[in-house]
Amino acid sequence: MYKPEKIRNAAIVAHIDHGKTTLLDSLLAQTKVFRENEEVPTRAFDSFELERERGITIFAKHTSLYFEDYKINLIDTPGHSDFSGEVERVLGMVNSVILLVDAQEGPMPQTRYVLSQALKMGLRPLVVLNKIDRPHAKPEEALNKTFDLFVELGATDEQLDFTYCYASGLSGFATRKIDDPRVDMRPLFELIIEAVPAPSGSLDAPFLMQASTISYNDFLGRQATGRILQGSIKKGDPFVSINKDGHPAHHKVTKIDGYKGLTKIEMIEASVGDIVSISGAPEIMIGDTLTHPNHIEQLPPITLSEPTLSIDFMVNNGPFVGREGKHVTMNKLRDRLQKERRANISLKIEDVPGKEDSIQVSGRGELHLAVLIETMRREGFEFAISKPRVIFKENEGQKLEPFEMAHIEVKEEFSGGIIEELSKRKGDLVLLETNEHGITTLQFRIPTRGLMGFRNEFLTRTKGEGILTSMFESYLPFKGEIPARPNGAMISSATGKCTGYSLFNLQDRGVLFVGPTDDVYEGMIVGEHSRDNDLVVNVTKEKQLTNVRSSGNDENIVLTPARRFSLEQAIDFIEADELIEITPKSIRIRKRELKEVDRKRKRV
Ligand SMILES: Nc1nc2c(ncn2[C@@H]2O[C@H](COP(=O)(O)OP(=O)(O)OP(=O)(O)O)[C@@H](O)[C@H]2O)c(=O)[nH]1
Ligand SMILES: [Mg+2]
Repeated sequence: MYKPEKIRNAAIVAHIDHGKTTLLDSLLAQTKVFRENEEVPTRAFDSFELERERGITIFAKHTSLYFEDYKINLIDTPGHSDFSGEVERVLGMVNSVILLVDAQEGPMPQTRYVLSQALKMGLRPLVVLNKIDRPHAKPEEALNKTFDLFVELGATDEQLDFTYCYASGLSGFATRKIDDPRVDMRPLFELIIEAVPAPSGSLDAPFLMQASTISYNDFLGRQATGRILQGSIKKGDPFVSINKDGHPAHHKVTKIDGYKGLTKIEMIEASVGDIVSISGAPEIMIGDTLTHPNHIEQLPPITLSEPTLSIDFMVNNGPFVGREGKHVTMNKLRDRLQKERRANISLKIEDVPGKEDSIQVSGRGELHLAVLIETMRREGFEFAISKPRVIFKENEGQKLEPFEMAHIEVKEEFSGGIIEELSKRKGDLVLLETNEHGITTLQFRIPTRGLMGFRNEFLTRTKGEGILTSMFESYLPFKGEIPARPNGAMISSATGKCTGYSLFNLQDRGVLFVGPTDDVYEGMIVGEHSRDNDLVVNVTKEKQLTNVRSSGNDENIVLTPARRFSLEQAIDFIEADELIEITPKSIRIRKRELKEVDRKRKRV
């Protein structure tokens, strides 16, 4: 058991891709080098399949590292703004945060968000100017901008006096001064020990902990993860959980889990400063207090960030249902979503009154919802989803809607078009800056509705070279109607296999989503029309055989490759009268009503 003064708890926070997980790899590898000499896989903490595939962290995860005679508990957090709720909760478990700033990019929108959260909680962040190996890194400039950000966010004098170091998580070194020799991560370990306060609770006081995150296990029920604030607890000990209404319930500890490096280890006993998962209270919720039966004390509840977006999950009632999916019925879908509701408290999953055939799932953003959809696909589910809707609120009779801050970096030549487009979508330009490399940075405050459908447009306009990130800011008064997708859909009039011949004849009418030999059905959307109305097309037509074959006709056709949507791109594309069929193998778009065509759409 470690004495509190030998324990350090910190969370690694930053904007997306600033290198949190990679830095943790290096810390992990080097504590092991100090001990065992073992290989650590790249971004080892992104252990979920979807995290590895997408190269982003989705769930916060914690581990314990051992450096000299210290135990350092570190929490890796997701940088994508859809998962900022994870970061918020995790901050309750730590005594400080390690704020990573990409030395080339400088502070970004999510840097501001995580820093403001940490400052609000009274934590004293330490700053790591990361990726200093990058050729265009400007660590001093990034440091100054970070300092300015502290000032802007109202940091106290103590917080402003932050300690910092330079690092490259990828190359595995940290230095206190920019010109110090680049050897290993030791300077960062030392900085953590120096700058992160030891946990303050007493070992002799009664056990006390708050559930900061929840995990779910089919056998054990919910497990509460948090930092032990005072005292200690052993397997088999009685404890009391107190829910948000102040209601106490008695339990016994059935299991205590901690982490060592990447592996979960069962612990017999844990004490103040340890971050552990405790099983035994299967109905526990986030924010509930866990305490000694003789010492009933309720910690202030944790408020979860409210969802801003909903999607309806429905059975796939299209003609291809069941071709690729194993689980296709409403019952299966309902059971699966019920299970998700038990395990995943950040999503809101509810029946829609009067709508037997759909279940509404609400979350913080498209990616937040896409993670569930993608997970279910992999489990063999086949279903349909609606276009996301924002969740409106009302305040004193005024309709409010969610707004985001969008941060955009593009070549200067594209900025005019983007300003025009986002203004149409009711965005207000709050920042416009062009640097010496001709890259323009734009910031817009824009209704979440206005960003829907913009991501695909942005990709096309910038030829895939721009950066677009956005994060929820607040609820503000409703901005009125926003124009829908300007282009109509190309809808298949027949069921069958696409032919190169017919696709070739149709490709100048719009952008096709299907290629030769793809299966299509009547009513399926096979392309985006270049005009504003829907167009019914036959993509299955065979070339009429004639007796006299003109030379090499068929072989000469040149087809533009079909546009294939990723899940998020499809979600971004569709309008309210359309839906997406999700199967383990395919993403198909179609009209909600299979025969509905030729209607101009307006988004409300
Ligand atoms: N040049 C350089 N690249 C780095 C460094 N650290 C990370 N990267 C690269 O930056 C990208 C993002 O790294 P991650 O460690 O996944 O970033 P993250 O902050 O964990 O990202 P999220 O969890 O999605 O917010 C990867 O391609 C890394 O290889 C570094 O020190 N130098
Ligand atoms: Mg990460």
